[in-house]
Amino acid sequence: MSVNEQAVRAASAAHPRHPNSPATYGTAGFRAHSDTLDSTMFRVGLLAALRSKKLAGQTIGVMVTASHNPEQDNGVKLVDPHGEMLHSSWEAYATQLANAPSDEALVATLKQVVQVAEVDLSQPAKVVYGHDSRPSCRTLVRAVVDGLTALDAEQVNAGLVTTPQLHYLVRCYNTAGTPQAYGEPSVEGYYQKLATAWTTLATGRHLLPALTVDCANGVGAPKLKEFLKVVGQDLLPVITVRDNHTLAGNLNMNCGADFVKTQQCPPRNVELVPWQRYASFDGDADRIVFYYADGTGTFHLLDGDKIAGLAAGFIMDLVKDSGLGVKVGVVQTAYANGASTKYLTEVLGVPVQCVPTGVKHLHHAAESFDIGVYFEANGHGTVLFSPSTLAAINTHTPASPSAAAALANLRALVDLINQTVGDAISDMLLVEVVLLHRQWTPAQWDAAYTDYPNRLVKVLVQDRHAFTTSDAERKVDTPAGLQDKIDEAVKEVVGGRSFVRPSGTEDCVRVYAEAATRSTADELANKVAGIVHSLAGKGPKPASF
Ligand code: G16
Repeated sequence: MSVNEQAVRAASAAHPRHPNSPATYGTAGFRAHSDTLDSTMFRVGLLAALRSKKLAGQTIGVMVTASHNPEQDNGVKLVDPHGEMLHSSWEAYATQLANAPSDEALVATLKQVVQVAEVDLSQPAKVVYGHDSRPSCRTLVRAVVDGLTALDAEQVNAGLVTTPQLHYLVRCYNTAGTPQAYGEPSVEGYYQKLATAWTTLATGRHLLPALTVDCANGVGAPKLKEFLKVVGQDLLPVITVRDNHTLAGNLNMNCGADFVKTQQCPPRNVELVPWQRYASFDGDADRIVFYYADGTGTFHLLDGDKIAGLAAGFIMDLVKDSGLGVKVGVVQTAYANGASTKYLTEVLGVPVQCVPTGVKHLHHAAESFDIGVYFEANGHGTVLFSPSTLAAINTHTPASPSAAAALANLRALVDLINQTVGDAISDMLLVEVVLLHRQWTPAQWDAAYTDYPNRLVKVLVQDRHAFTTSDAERKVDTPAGLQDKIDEAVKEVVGGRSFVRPSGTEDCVRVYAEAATRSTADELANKVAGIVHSLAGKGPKPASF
């Protein structure tokens, strides 16, 4: 069987390539200004169909979202059968298809992918697709559908969903009716699974004061509200703010996890009541960060590193109490605060692995542990339980009533945690469970260690692809000479650490710096940003902190 060239050519003619359409499938798929994405979406539809055929008709996911990016951007990523990110070996095909300059070239590239990837076109294809709350999604989803239709793929429209809900659905479809069945393949099934686990873990505990959640004015707002209806506010008191996902221009605007993390302040116009718990989702609800203000009104961030420490400590206690002989490990990126790595290794005594930015890298590394906790500092992460650990949790005979209780909690935790990808709703529940069980205030959680002061800066450059890195992004290889200059700047600062890497989701280079004091961390960030800008910058120099 061969590609229906005529159908593809005709469908492609309705989706001409924009000259500025994104060139590479990056950290989280394709991302760019929504006006440039129509052809990319169509071609991703084609690729999703091929990917499903390659995997004998297993369901593949397509999520239309640009997550934390500004509202005018959009993007798309593919989800593989177990709910994980598209296998990296297929990213090049995505890039090749997106870059084909004409309908004719697209047909030729498609045939080439079929041949090189050894896709059997006679296999069926099934794809589930969903989108976030961006106004541009409606037309872009139509382009995806045209791509799927051109290759006769069976389609399931998940509609408006959070990114992690789409990942969940993919895994559910592919495991239905098997011993690994992950859950009911519907958003209601997702709510039910989390609500049941939460109820098991929370019932009988002394409830904490309500958590206030900033939904970034994104899809997390309606989805969190739907979930709260299922679980019941009496067992999970939550107040939502920044929860208007329908008003144009609002998404991620001065709010949301990325804003809070990078600006190190609360969402604009949200007054923090001292000592109360707050959390922020990002635009597609796959990241979460927590924070609070102390008695003097000083803002304290509890980011992905803090979540990793909290989750790892709690899970280690349950493992110990239940008598299970399994090991916990943590995966971080170069953005992890040095103090968190020190806490994990020296206080908790867990092995820590550092990998490049991008969920796919963290997820993959976490799979090598019995229980792998992975979190990026920006709040993206989850916990993975290996198949043998899951078997042990299900079959272990506890030696005492307290061991049985710990085991029951671990079992519920397995269901509470979305193991396909980082999930703001599920991670919110994970943190709340730990705080509930420990009866901790946010300040008690925060007391585990004090972050080294740090700063993240974006630098606009002529060509971010000219920046290449190694050593899990801790060293920059090109432009030549840049690393030496960074090393010199770092040497002048007590406790200094800094690195530079190209963003995979925005057209910029990111500069991270940390040091012993706030002023020296800012000084180092400004200095390194200045070095990058003078070497390869575009437009005005980034404003100094
Ligand atoms: C995506 C990725 C994350 C990454 C973030 C920023 O998050 O899934 O792994 O940390 O982009 O990436 P970069 O620094 O390369 O721009 P999200 O929440 O935007 O999908």
